[in-house]
Amino acid sequence: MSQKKIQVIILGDGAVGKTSLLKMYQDKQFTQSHMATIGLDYVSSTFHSPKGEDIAVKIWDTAGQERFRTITYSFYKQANGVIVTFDVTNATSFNNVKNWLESIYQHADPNIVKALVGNKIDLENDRVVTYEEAKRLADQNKMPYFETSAKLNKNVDELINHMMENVYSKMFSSMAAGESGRDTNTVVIKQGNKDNGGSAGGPPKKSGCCWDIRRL
Ligand code: G3D
Ligand code: MG
Repeated sequence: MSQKKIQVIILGDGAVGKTSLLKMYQDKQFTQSHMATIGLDYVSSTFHSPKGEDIAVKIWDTAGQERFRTITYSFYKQANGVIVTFDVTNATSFNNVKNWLESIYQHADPNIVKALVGNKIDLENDRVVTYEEAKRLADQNKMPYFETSAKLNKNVDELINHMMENVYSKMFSSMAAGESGRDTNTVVIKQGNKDNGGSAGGPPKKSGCCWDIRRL
């Protein structure tokens, strides 16, 4: 029996706080300054399902490629969930949300679980994107809207937990409904092929602990 896995990706313009959100989730630490290109490849977590199972979760960071718009399609294809992030103090990052959504509609699984995130709400005096306009965009795209501060650890756990719960219930219920006769406890992650190293559920492995999404 293959093991259940949940894979989530985080997207959005450079410098909106994607890496900071994941670092806060994983380490409960906010690092004021880190180089854009030295992002995390992924953070790992475990989701304790309502049925008492422990499910491995990986949340993939873009490690800087978003600045050059060179994110490969494989990055989208592997994902069961996507977090689209903007900075509430940066109107351009909000305007670009529609481009990120478009790329998801083009390249990701149509059933992908989505969430919209407005980060840096600790900078309230510099805010240029209102809650209402962001919520409207989220509603139009049938996704929940979260306002976060990676700096103050505000709503970070709530966001990630929401993603895990929703990915789990969507995957589990669709498999249970559509694939009777097969192992409905197993989440099937897209298989790799010879072009991406032949690994199931992820891009090619680099030395050490992590995957290198830049080599896809
Ligand atoms: P990215 O991964 O989307 O490119 P980063 O973004 O996580 O690298 O963050 C970009 C900058 O925004 C970093 O500052 C980081 O400290 C800051 N930042 C991230 N989240 C927050 C937040 O919630 N509030 C505030 N005030 N700042 C945040 P530097 O100084 O390294 O450029
Ligand atoms: Mg980053």
